[in-house]
Amino acid sequence: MSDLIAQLEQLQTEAQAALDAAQSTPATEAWYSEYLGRKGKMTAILRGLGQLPKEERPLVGKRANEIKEALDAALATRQEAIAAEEMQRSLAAEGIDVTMPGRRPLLGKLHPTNQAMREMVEILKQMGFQVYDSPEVETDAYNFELLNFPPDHPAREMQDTFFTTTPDVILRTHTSPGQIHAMRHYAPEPIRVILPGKCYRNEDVTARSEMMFYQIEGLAIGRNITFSDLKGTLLNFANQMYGEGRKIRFRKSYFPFTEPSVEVDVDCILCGGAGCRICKHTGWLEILGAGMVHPVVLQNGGYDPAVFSGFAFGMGIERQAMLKRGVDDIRLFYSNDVRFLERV
Ligand code: FA5
Repeated sequence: MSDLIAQLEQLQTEAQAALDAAQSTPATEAWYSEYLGRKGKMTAILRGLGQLPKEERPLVGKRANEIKEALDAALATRQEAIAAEEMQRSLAAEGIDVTMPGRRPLLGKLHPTNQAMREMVEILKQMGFQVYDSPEVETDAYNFELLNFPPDHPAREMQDTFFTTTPDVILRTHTSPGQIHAMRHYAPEPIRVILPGKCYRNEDVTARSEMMFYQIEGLAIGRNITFSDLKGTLLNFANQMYGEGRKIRFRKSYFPFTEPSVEVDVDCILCGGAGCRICKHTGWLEILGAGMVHPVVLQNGGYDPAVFSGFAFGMGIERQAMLKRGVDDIRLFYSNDVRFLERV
């Protein structure tokens, strides 16, 4: 017995010395096969176990296990040390200084248009409006005709259109064509929907006007909807969006798809109403167009105008984002200047 144990202990000493001398991960792997592997020296010694008297075997087995565990632990420690040395060597070779302070990751944020859009959608949702998606590429019928713009009517010139090479297919100039899509989807049920999205107009780009901008359309249709409901909705919206006590004013206007029609202004918070470049020195900033849905449009959407009435509004998102964030030029929104995007 003592012979086998002595052999094992000697193997341990030899193995430990060999391990200490191993300088690389492959060397430690070779060491494992040589000493602890299935065909290794430890296995070879333990083959002699069978020749021992039965009562001695457990003692030798126990000692063999202890030595194996000790060598396994030594291997793990050595491999860790080698990995650390290898890392150090490769860092030194690449010239990386691990003591240098890290770079702070740059956090992205929502684009100011998206921030304003989400805020507006949230306010309108709380008033019971639900979001309805409608396409950006439209037919002339949806963008104009079904909204009661007769062909060649001068009102079409209110919104300079981008045409496509496909006849009758255009980029929508406003979100109002979504009114027809929503009505045809839900008629004859009452509806309260909002339609946020991009619009395109072939316009001169100025501090107030872009060729591509966002609107949110609102549409409510039911049996007893009146102009007071429109006023209440918009006043509530303005108070939530711009703070209690905000002033709004209604100016009579014209849209073919609403009768009566209005444009709605909020007092200019950039100049406090004193007059500035943005409010064209009027003290007011136009935020939306609105009105009572025209009977022809109700009919085109599938509602009987003798039974149903409704109101609609269409608001510009960037103009409102400008108001809230004190931005005096709409061109900043899409010019990809990171300094602007980080600031607002
Ligand atoms: C319309 O587009 C109507 N469809 C609104 C409407 C809807 C009226 C429902 C009645 C019922 P208007 O052309 O005024 O209206 O545009 C509405 C808003 O979009 C404007 O008040 C403005 O805030 C924004 N807007 C219009 N043109 C531009 C532009 N070129 N750049 C940025 N914002 C714009």
